[in-house]
Amino acid sequence: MKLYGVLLSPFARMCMVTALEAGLASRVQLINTEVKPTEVNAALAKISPIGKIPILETDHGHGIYDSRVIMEYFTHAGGNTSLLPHEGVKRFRILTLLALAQGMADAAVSLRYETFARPETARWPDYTKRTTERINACLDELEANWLVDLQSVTLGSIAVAVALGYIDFRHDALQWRKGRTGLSQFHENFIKRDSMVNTALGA
Ligand SMILES: N[C@@H](CCC(=O)N[C@@H](CS)C(=O)NCC(=O)O)C(=O)O
Repeated sequence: MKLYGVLLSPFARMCMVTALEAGLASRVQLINTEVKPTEVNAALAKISPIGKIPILETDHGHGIYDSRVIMEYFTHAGGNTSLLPHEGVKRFRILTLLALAQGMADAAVSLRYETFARPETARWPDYTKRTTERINACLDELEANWLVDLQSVTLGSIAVAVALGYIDFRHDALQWRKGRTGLSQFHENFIKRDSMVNTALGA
């Protein structure tokens, strides 16, 4: 299978970490593919009209996106039932944690585009403020209500660990650890996993 993307993208890295956790290391090849929010990537556009990374091309040539669907596909392809159990209550709790982490990652990527990629004269301070608030609200929610769930290795905890890594890399100034000792401890432990070490930037 070919995964188009770069590990700097939190969404692509979430997929690679999932592939490793599901035992698919030898079956998933990362094809380094960068995208810009203002330009179409013609090769990717043939698979997905959205044109964002990551995109998976299966061994049968089928396109699968977005990251959430790819992560679920990897658990299926690897025959893994612990990263996303079938049982209803657990499953939807994990999917909600995944949505929370991905919403936070989405805000962190938007903040990067707004404060770095967008021409300075076109920047929108209210948007920057709201997006920063959104990231902080997600961090507070994780600290207040999700620490028990984060003790298990699931699609949800993978996504949280990767999103926090991206915030570290791009938005150090947010100092997300401040006042969030539980979440900090979770991150410190989780990044020791082989799947995280092997997908770290520069790995
Ligand atoms: N909902 C998508 C979001 C993916 C996403 O935002 N990818 C960014 C890179 S981190 C991207 O491709 N940006 C290019 C663009 O906005 O055109 C997913 O979960 O895969």
